[in-house]
Amino acid sequence: MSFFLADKVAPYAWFPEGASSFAPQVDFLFTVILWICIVFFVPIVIAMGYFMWVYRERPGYRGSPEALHNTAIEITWTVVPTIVVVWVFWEGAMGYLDMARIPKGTVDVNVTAKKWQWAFKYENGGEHEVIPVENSSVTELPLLVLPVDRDIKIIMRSDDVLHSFYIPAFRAKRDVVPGRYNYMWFHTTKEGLYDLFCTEYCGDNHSQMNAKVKVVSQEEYKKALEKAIQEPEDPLERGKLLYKRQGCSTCHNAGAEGASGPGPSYNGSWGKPVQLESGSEVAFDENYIRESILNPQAKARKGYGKASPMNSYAGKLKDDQIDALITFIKSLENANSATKK
Ligand code: HEC
Ligand SMILES: [Cu+2]
Repeated sequence: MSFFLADKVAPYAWFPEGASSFAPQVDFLFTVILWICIVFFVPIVIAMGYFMWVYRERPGYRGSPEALHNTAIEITWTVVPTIVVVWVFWEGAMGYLDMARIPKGTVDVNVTAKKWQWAFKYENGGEHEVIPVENSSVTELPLLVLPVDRDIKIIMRSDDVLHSFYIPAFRAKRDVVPGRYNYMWFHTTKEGLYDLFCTEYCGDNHSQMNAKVKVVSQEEYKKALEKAIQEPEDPLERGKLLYKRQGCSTCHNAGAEGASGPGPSYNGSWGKPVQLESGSEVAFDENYIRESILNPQAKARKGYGKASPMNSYAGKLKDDQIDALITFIKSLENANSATKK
């Protein structure tokens, strides 16, 4: 679509290169509206400056007292903008309906948003991987893998507050609302790695609530699905993976340099007494970790208050997954070297 240079202007000026079937529509309308603005703004400002100069107040100068009237001009400047505005509305409304009407035969993905992590669950029940990222305040992000050239349906819910699911390259964005499912869809058109952002301010670490979307061939997608249902046999490796997958690492730091988010760092805590907000003390052991995962508010660590942002993982983690997490946290006992996360 090169009308009005839509494909030339939009990617460089405002948007990343489009990778869904919505992109050409959105870029086209955006560019048309932009050009309408330029075409009116520039001559109007030039004329304004010119008239200001030519008709400025000078000694002895008297302006014309008559109000001028020109029916032809007035009808033109009423009818033409009306047509343009109605057309813009029509294009926008049709585009909106297209985005709102979810086609049949989609590839479905469940998305859970919570402070401050995206979690993805595929149709086979498998969960997402994480990938390392550079130039970011976080070292790893959740990865959503999608097949190319398919209609994708995103089924979204939030565990806590309002979030918003936004993939700029797909020109697709929708709020994730607590207490209900929200849906959106798009058709992937191009393989590649794209950004996913939360675009609803959702608290302290909102700016870190990002993810990556990887669009791959059908075969690679099948492989990714198979990998997604597997968790490593080894409890330590499994705990490590769950720790990232479940978003623990967005609030807790397993490394030596203290907590990165609002939660305490576990490094070297194992077996030591923990001071609680209530004034009492408890040993940092299996039971304490288990209770902290299932009922975080029951025994809040001193300094972390009653209003802990940690949600209960009851019903979300199976017992053997909790065991694996305990194994992982226990392994940090002697993690004094500066290994991050
Ligand atoms: C939204 C941020 C957040 C997330 C996500 C989170 N936690 Fe927490 N966690 C906290 C905060 C804050 C505390 C301290 C207050 C409290 O005990 O409730 C805490 C406390 C804990 C404690 C008690 C530790 C101590 O030093 O007293 C454990 C164990 C724990 N979390 C494990 C986990 C695990 C495992 C996960 C992932 C399955 C997880 N947390 C996810 C914020 C978070
Ligand atoms: Cu958010």
